[in-house]
Order: sequence, then structure tokens, then C-alpha cells
Amino acid sequence: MNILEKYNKRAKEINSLLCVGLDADFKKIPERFLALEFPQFEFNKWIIEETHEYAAAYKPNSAFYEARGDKGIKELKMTSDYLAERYPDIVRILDAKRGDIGNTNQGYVDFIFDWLNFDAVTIYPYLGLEAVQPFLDRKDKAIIILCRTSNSGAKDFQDLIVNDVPLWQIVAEKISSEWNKNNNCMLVVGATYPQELKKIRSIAPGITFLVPGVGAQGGNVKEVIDSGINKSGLGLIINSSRGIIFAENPKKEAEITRDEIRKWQPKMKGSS
Ligand code: NUP
Repeated sequence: MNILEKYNKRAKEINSLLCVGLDADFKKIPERFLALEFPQFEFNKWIIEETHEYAAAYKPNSAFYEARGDKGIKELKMTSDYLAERYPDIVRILDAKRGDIGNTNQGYVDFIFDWLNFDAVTIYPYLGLEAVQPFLDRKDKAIIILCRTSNSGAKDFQDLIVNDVPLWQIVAEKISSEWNKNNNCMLVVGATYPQELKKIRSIAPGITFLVPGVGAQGGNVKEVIDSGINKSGLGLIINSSRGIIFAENPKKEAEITRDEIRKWQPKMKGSS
């Protein structure tokens, strides 16, 4: 089973397209965790135990762990290993936004997939196909490529017109037609730009999108579903990080977000 199949299976089983973002910002995690030996890990463990029944995926952002040096990296690995052991059906995405020349990318591949034990990683496409080949060669993993991001500065480069179309459109076309030979590519498309999301769905009907930007960034779940869902009622991994993990009641918030997704989502093919 590849990671796309793993995701679809989990999403159907629990009828949820929700990804909980484990962005365990050390400055924001509740005080009771700070005195513990592994504060970020213990916080994540608590969040996972509170939210796993609603989560088809978890997505830590590497930045919040790198910020603590070797301690943070250790706790990131502990988090991934904990998920792999306790909840192996849930997809583990590392939001690391990597991308370099080929032999350097091989280092990221070894670290993220084989040492940290993640199922999927986010990467930049801008060094080209030959450079990202070490990621794409991993048929057993998912490679999630930045296409149109959720932030306001996304327009600076991603919206530039190249050959009469915005650059993000070329990224979507190339990835769906040329990069996805191993059926292991996904795209990052921000929830805050539903028009772009709709266009990218029409360009890449068979690709699954990681969609950050609901919750704290204000993306609208109904618009995301209307613009991005595929013919099977799947094709979206809808992430919320701060909106869930730093809510007063993360469990309740995860349930509310899952229910909001369910409300607008057509029935998934193959789900009971
Ligand atoms: O376009 C993107 N927007 C975005 O917010 C691509 C991303 N990878 N992200 C990440 O998703 C961001 O770095 C953070 O880890 C998460 C969104 O968090 P929140 O706004 O739900 O707290």
C-alpha cells in the first residue's frame, strides 16, 4: 500500500479529511508540559491522544523542533515513532519544505524518511525534476510539492505570468503530467485561495492536495471542499494546526473541524 492508499483508507475508515498540525511552538505549549523531560513530545502525545479519532493525518512543522536544536529533533522523532507504533494507520507528514540539488536531497530523504520515520514530506519544486528525483524515487513515501501557498506573499513569485499562465499553474501541470510517475506526488494548495484551488483541481484531477490555512489563517472549509474535492469525495488533506492544538479544548476543536468538513463533503466512494 503506498501512502496515498494509506491516506484514502484512513480517511474512509473514520470519514474524515482532517490533518492535525503538530506545530508544538515551545513558547505556546501549556506550562504543565514545560517541567517534563520531553515537553514537545509530551504535548504532542497529549494532542494525539485527544484527537486521533478525528485525524486522517498529523503534520508537525519541522521549524518548531529545529528551533530547539538536538532536543527538538529528538522529540520530533519520538513523536513520529509514537504515531507509527500506536496509530500506524494515520499518515505522518513532515512539513519541512526541503529542496536542493540531487545529492543533497538524498541527505534529506535519508533523514526524514529513514531516520525520522515520516510517510511524507513537503518540498519546493524550483530546482527542477532532476534535483528532486531522490524524493520522487521513494515509491513507498509521499512527496508533497508546494504549488500555491496560503500566505499573502504567495503572489510575489507564484502568481508571476509565465507563458501566459501563473507559475503555480505550470507547477501543477508539470507535477501531474511528468513528476507523478510513481503515483507518489501531492500538491500544497492554500485554503485561503479557493479560486486557485479550483483551477488546480481542474488541472490535476488525480492529485491529492495538502490544504493548510483553515482555522488560524481563516480559510473557509466549505469553499475548500467545493473547490478541491475530487470525484471520489477525496483528494484533500485539510490541515489545521494552531486552531486545534492551542484551543482551550483540542479534542472538541478537532471534532468541530472534522464535522465542518463532513458537513460539506460529498460521500466518499467506498466508505460505509
Ligand atoms: O501554504 C502553506 N501554508 C501553511 O500555512 C503551506 C504550509 N506548509 N503551511 C503550513 O501549515 C505552516 O507552515 C504551518 O505549519 C501550517 C498551518 O498552521 P496554522 O495556520 O493552521 O496554525
